[in-house]
Amino acid sequence: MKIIAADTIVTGPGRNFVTLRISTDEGLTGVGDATLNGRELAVASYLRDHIAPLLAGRDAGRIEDTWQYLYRGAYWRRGPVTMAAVAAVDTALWDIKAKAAGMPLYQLLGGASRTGALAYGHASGRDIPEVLDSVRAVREQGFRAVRVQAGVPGLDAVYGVADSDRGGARAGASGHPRPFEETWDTAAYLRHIPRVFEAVRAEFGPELPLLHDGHHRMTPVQAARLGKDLEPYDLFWLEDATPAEDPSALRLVRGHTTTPLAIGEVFNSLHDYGPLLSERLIDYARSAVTHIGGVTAMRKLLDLAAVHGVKSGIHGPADISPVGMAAAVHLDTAVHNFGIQEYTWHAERTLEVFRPSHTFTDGMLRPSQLPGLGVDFDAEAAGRYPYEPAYLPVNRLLDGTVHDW
Ligand code: GCO
Ligand code: MG
Repeated sequence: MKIIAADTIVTGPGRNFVTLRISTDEGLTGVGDATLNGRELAVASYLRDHIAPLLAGRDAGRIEDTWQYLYRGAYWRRGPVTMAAVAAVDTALWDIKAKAAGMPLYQLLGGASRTGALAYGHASGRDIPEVLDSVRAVREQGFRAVRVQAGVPGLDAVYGVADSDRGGARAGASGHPRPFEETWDTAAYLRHIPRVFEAVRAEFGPELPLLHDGHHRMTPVQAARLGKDLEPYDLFWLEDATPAEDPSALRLVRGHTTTPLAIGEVFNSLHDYGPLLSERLIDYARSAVTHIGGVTAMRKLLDLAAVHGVKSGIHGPADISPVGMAAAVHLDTAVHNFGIQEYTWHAERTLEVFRPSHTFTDGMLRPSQLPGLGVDFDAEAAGRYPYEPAYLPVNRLLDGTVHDW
């Protein structure tokens, strides 16, 4: 089966998504997600200008060879733009192979290891009463595990806190052509967050799995302190405690706290994990299928993680399209070392363009049973929602210094 076309489609149904659709001479098509929040057009150009011309005429069945050809062949390896593009090709080829086999993708990956994948939802609030209401609402949506983010006294808006989100300006929603600038004070955050978790545990009891995202804002010493202060509240994980460029920073954090650690959403290569797996410095690998290099790369990452007792926690925010999400659910189902899956609702408009068939019931995600990934991509609907420039936010300390966010 030969590839005859590779089309890159950029669409903005509420937020921007980049999708690659590969067509074959046997009439089968496959889709892959290449969305890189705030830098979408760079990936679209990489796909259109540099990758699509290489795909025409290739054997659609040679997934590993194509991955290596695009990764090693380019000489310039890794990087978020390159790897999102490679991921989309890889995912689309897995979609085609599974369709050709007449199987849902998880079957090709070894079949189901479980009956459903535990998903966590997002709760947030500007103050503690709002946080408690939000946790209640997320549980009512069916979630059995909840990420909790909270506003910090003295800071007017905090990333990941929905009600201070100013219409999505800070989460990359369309129609915000300049990055929103927020302010940050780690000392105030460190004082406040343990109080938030104390209140959540007091209200919801000891059993509900609770997660928290530090969004790379702490130094190792600050993260170690937060991890220790949160130990009484038994978190499922503390995510992105320190900036991700230096994985060895987590040695210090790990040495001081038993709060489980997760990192990886901004990684674009297995090599970014450095010592994290071999030294067991984390408990969960957080990469996205879309950013780590596709199904092939994610499978390798999770198999290596399994060797070191590290579990999966695949990134699944709203800026991963339903195509990237579907790929995640197939992997969650198949791998032995599944931990948890992040799951965010997509907007109605997004679901007009991408119609996934994985399901969410009783707090669990279950994969599509259709051949392939199980996502119906409607190119005509995509055409109704043009790309609109949008950026992720920028964070500054109270004195104006640019900070991690
Ligand atoms: C998460 C994330 C996201 C990212 C977003 C950036 O854990 O879900 O931190 O909210 O900020 O994916 O594009
Ligand atoms: Mg995160």
